[in-house]
Amino acid sequence: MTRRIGLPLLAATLMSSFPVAAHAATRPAIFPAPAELTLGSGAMTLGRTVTLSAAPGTDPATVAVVEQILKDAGVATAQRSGRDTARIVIGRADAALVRRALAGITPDAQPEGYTLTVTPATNTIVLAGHDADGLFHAAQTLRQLVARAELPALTIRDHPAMPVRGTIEGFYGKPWTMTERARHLDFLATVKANTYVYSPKDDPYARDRWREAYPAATLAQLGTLAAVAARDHVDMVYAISPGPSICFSAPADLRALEDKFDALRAIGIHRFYVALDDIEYTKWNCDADRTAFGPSGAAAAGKAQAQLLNAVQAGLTRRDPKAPPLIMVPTEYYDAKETPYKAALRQYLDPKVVVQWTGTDVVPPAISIPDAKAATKAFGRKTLLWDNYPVNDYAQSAGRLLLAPYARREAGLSGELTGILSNPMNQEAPSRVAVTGVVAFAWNDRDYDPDRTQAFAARALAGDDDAATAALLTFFDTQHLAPTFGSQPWQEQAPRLHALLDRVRDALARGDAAARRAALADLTRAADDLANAPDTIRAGVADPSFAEQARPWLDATALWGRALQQAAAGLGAADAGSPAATRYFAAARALAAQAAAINSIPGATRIDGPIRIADGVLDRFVADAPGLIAAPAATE
Ligand code: LTM
Repeated sequence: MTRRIGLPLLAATLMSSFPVAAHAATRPAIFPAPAELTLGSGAMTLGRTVTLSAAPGTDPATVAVVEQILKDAGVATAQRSGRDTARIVIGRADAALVRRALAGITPDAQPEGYTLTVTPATNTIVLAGHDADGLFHAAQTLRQLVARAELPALTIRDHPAMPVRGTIEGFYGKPWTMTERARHLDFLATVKANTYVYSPKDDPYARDRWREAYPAATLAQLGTLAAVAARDHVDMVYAISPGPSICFSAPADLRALEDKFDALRAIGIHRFYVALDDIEYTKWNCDADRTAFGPSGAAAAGKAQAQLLNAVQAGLTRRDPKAPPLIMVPTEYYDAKETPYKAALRQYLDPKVVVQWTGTDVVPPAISIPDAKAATKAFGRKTLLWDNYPVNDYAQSAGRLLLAPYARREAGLSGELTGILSNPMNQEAPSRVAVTGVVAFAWNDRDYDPDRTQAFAARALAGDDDAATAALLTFFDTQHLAPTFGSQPWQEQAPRLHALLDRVRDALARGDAAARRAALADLTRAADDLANAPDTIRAGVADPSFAEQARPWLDATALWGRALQQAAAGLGAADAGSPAATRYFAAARALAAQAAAINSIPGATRIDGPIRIADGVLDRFVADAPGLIAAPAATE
């Protein structure tokens, strides 16, 4: 009689008959996902020293970036070295040295594209940029590859699906500091973003007092930031918000706008933006506009705005015929419905001007290709999405960090959008979690994985430390709720913890003693993880600003974790018939009350108030726990 082997047994048998190779050439995980990655056979190590050959004309700054990446990985570079030394060739794909090193491989030829090959047979790595930006992106991919002990044979041909990717610092409340912005630009470089728009609503010189020149010291700081952006291959865009007071037909106001842009151009900013969101557009700010455009109203506002923006665009072109086009966000930015305002804007606005919109709402629950097509129709051009995620400046987001993966944007949007800019939180470092997702989606929307990208962002914040990465993911789960402007969130709260707590409730409701014990053991482990996560994060994050900016959330998480530990101990005691349960539950209640009393750092977020941790999940469980197992009878 033949014995049938079940599938798991078969797999185990097969595995034990194949010794695991010490050096298997496995597919590396690169974020954003490359457009094309083909694994070859074999792998190579870099050793302690490599030969670095840069083609003539290669941007020296990018050569320096590659050297630094190698140095951080413990690898020194030399111009000339021994026969067994690995060789890295970098440069533009059309340089003779690079073409030879590519050995017949056709390089990626898209804007910002690059080709990266690892060839163990010749001990060679090639970084070939289609242009200077592409070569810089290739270096960022190398940064991720050299985190592995071995580099597998591979060919990557890569380029972005959307031309514009990055952030718009467009929130209300405390603007980022210049230091935070510089760090953000450095971060954007690592994820192949190319755009940062400076548009903090609370910079008075950009909105309420837009006609006034910046103080010299601020201008100098913006200039320093522009230099950081240039080094990071990020376009720094300056946005002005004249809407609250502008007189659209006044030549003096057009001049004031141009003077402002001229001052910023002089310190190294070359791309400009006029923001017309969140303004009253059914009343004129001056009588001259009534004379020029007729009675006030949405359609007249659309025409007046278009006329002003066309004049600004013409001025930009006059100053520099190669100047990138002006960007604008309209007053009706929050949907793609046909209206008199949009019809006027579409009719009069120079087709060159880039238009932003935020989706089907200010904070939309999802964005589909048909939504984007409707926007293309309404605004008369493909739009640049302003995605209000993870911004946390509105009432529904009070007390929250928004740390869920960027999700529910349809694959294929790259066919209908020119790009995506994320509006981040007041907290720069925590914003990187969602921004990593936005940029990865914009780079390759068809191969975007929200959860894996979030895990990559955690690992990046953790400086590749396993324990800190796991602790961050535990923490992110407690900040998963993503609100909308309505009452329904578009991402649920604490899905991981919620699922575990539901399993515990089920085991207590229906399980035998062993099942109950197992579920309570899982609960205790999860409570320990939660209680310990803040300390692990504080000790492990590579950039301490994450822990500083998330301080009240980390403090509250530690207390909630301890409350859950006590609730778990109470349930264990009650399950064993011990009267100690009551004491544990009382301790859980007291810790939960302490946790719920923690407030945001005054002034750090637009809306101050109590910090929320896995709300609706954790608080409910801690409150319900004493009622899940009947209390043991009191002993005399
Ligand atoms: O979304 C836009 C275009 N404008 C404002 C933002 O400045 C603000 O950060 C978000 C979120 O509150 N909502 C807006 O309406």
